Amino acid sequence: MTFKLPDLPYAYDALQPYMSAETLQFHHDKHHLAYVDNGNKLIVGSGLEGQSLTKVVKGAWAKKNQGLINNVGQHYNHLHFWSWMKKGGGGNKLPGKLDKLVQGYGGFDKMRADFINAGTTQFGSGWAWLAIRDGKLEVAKTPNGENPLMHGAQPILGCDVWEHSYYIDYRNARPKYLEAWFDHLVNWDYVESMLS
Ligand code: MN3
Repeated sequence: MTFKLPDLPYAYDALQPYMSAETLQFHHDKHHLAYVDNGNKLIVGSGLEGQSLTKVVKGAWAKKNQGLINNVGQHYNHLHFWSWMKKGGGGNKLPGKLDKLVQGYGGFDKMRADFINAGTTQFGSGWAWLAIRDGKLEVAKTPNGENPLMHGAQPILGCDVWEHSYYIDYRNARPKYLEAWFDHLVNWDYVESMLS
């Protein structure tokens, strides 16, 4: 099997009250598993077998293989999404390298506001992102399973704004979910680790 569902790096109830155990059970055990299973089926005969996940993601985009774009894109996104969160995360104290990039962008408050706005204004399912393009931080949004790798940038933080990520806990209040997620769950050390 090419792709495997990773274990969550914490207990199902670790992110409460900002993300419930029920949300994580459905999101990880059912949604992410489906992307893994479909990705394993769709990679066969795609010409991308045996490559790193990053190369498969970029290759799927280059080949316009929509099934792989959706499912392997989502596998990549979710693999990192679990680690982009932690119990006791959030706050505005960033590790050094990341802090420099955020200052260059215009500061923490602007970055936070732009990120939450990107997630709020993504029409339908998708993701809000912090990414590095040509050495500079940018805020982006993508539909469905797409991510910045497919658009020439390196993702360092992504928030899932598909309804399955927040509807159990926040119903239709996507901006409330984005604010709680950003202020209380983001694992800034993991974000910094993606700069290398
Ligand atoms: Mn999801």
